[in-house]
Amino acid sequence: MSHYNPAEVQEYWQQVWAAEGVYECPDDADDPTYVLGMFPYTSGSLHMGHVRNYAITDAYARYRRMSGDDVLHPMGWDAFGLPAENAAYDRDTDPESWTRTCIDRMKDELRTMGFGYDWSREITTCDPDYYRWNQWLFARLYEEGLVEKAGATVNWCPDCETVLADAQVSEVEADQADDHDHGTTEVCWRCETPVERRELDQWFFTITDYAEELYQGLDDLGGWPDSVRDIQRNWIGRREGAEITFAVDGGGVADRAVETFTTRLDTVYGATFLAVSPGHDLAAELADGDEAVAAYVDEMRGTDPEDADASGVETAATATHPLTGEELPVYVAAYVLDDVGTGAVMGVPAHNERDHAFAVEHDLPVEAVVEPLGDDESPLPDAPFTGDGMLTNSGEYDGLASEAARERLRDHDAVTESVTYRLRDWLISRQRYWGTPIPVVDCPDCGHVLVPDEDLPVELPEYVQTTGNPLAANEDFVETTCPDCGGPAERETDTMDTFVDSSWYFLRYLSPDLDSAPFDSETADEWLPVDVYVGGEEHAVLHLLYIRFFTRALADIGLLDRREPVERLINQGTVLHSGQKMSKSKGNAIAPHEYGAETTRLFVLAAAHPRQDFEWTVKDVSNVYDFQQTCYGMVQDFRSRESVRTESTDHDAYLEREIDRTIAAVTDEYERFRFHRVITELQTFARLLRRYRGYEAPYKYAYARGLRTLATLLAPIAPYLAEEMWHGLEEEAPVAGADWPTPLQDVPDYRIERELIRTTLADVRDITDVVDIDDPDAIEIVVAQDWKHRAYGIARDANPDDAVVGQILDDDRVGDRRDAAGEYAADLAERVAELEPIVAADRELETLEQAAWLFEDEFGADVTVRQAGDGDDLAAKARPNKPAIHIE
Ligand code: ANZ
Ligand code: ZN
Repeated sequence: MSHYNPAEVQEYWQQVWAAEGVYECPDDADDPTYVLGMFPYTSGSLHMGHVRNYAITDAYARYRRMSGDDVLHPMGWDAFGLPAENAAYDRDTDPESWTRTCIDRMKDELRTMGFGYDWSREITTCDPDYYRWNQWLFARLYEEGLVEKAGATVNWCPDCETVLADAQVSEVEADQADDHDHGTTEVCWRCETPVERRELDQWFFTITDYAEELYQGLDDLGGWPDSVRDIQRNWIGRREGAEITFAVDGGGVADRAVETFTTRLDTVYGATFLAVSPGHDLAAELADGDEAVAAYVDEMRGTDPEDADASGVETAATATHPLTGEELPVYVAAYVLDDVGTGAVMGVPAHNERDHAFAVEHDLPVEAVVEPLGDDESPLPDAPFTGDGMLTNSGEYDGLASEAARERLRDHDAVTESVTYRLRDWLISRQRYWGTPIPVVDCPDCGHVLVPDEDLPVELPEYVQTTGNPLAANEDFVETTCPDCGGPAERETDTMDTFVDSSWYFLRYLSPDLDSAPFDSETADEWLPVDVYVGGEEHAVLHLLYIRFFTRALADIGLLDRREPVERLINQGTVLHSGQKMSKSKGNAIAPHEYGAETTRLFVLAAAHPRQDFEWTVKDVSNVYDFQQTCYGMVQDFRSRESVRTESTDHDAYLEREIDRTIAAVTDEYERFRFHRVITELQTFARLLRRYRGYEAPYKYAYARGLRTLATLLAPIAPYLAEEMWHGLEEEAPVAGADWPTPLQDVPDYRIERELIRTTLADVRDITDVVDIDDPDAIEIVVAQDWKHRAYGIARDANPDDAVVGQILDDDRVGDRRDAAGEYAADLAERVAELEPIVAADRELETLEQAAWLFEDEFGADVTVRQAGDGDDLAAKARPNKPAIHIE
């Protein structure tokens, strides 16, 4: 009966929790704490990564809840997405049924793990009640000017007749397809047809409108890991630089200004040509009267610029260098990207890799204008010198360092300061069935018209298996009337990227049943930001950038006050097995329930700091299991135990202090998310309780308090075990709703007492070792006389530059001790800088008296603790914080 088997009690406690509504969060919270884990994609089963992610949020949520906060810890389902269509195809079902089956299974698994969610707020993104608000928000963004339909170069599968996301294109060896000169070719993930690149009209959210703010806001996100902030900075790719205007003439254009973007203004004298992208307006203008240019522009349309190498075409136009007045040739070149900077560059072959490659290919001059400083050799002419250095061949700027030259050149008339970003607008349309229909009607007369709010949701029609986009193939869905003119019109058949669903789900949890808006703005202002958000680092840019964008957009629409959604972000590390990331595809996965749900969740917390990767080892799992058994066994024994004491003695005070210390230490570790240290502390504490109980009949009140403390401190990480213990102690269930324990007494400097006990125990061990006494009969621990503590205190306070010995001996009670005092004072003076804090002699004595049982228990000897007296043999040896020890 003293064996703990969580599988037998899980169900029972889940029911108790549900009946008591422990995890339900009130709408009107006084002390709101929002703890959130990234909701799972409905793949069908939980994996170890989920368990780890949610064990972290659950531990913290439970801890805060027991501490008195109103905690919101919700859960839901990221339920739309392509894999469901794929699964439906393979299993001859439909995406909806498949997804619902997955949700049922995963919800059951989450329950078994003992995670405490407010299920009354569960959300499922494929519910019309949810995606209706995706559509509503799309409409608000559209009205705000944050939605755009624009041409984009996309991956297209001619066989499936659909656009593919980059992630849906696979690389295969070239021999599987024919017409490609590279080693690999890109094919459709589903039918393996080589994909084409097509220019298609797609829907975008213009996230780039927020590029600057998203970039600057990262500086204030002190609660986010630096790594994530760096990844976002990089992704946004803010570049300070300058635009230089060139005048272009010839080939049908006259005195046309072309802006080029550069980060290397200092190299402007080295510009030997001008190049524009095939999509640049100038290219179109020049193509008009020039067949070669027209042919090149045509050829490059739909070519991946990565494949274009140094290709390009010379035009009939020339550009005037704004500083030298020189005439430069003008090229259309695919290495110049349309959507970077201004889509035009000054070519500086001497100092830029791509310009150099282009110049070599097209026989253009290479003019060095920056020389390396110091002993560095320039790699020119074989390769460009791309570093900063000193200017040469640059007119009045000669001799300046690069940075100084850039600063001076900024004042030139042809130059304006400019910032560009790498961030692109967010392409949200997908030619897929299992997603939110884009709520737009295309009318031959009115153009794009939003579906009116009162007609939302535009519901997904029933799924029919077809090739291509099932929505486009469904005439009943497509054919509609225009909301504006009432004439015949067609529905948009694209659905939204599922990242749209997850960009605001954390707001829906706040008012899950509201049917007048996606969320209640007032509630949202109370609850935001999310206090702690936990999830994998793989979402560093996409999801975590999108929620930052959405929050800002919603604020600008007037639905929110806050502009940042998340205060503190934790990216949990990876669970490894045999040195590799645990995953089904690698065949090294362990199912979350294989070793018992609670043991597993406890182990993933015990193994490492949440951020750290760790290796799954059966040995460590079984240690955790043993710990569960120990804790449970102690309570069972206590219940059936006859002999307890009702009078307290000295050593009970030691236990009381350790209980208080453990509460303080563990609370601090919970606060810092160091659950692995919580577990180490509790293991130490459990060992102490066991020893205490074994030493002699325990004092009933102190021991029961110890066990209660253990149960409450365990509750956030081992919820079933804690409930069983709490129940065994005849406390009112559930412990999940109990108060967090507080220390009875705050003993200042208890740390010093503990250290004193630890080092004294170590000293006794050393002595028994050295003098080889296996089985000592008696141990005498002798605390130094008061005057030494006094001298020690004076030395610690003394100014080390003054005569320390003199200061010590000046004290009457120390000075009285003559020779002994002189010797001791000299010794203290030598160590004055390294004297650790100590407690007074009487407290030292008391501490060791209360800990005497530990010595007795460990060494099986009689223990005496006393203070040295005059003429005492051991008086000379005893020092503050270092009692003399005598063993027989
Ligand atoms: C002249 C120059 C001289 C440049 C030099 C660099 C070095 P990074 O380097 O990543 O910060 N650039 C500008 N617009 C471009 C476009 N649309 N397509 C391709 N390249 C473009 O990027 C800034 C540099 O990228 C710019 O500075 C420009 O080349 C090039 F010694 O201008 B530079
Ligand atoms: Zn295909």
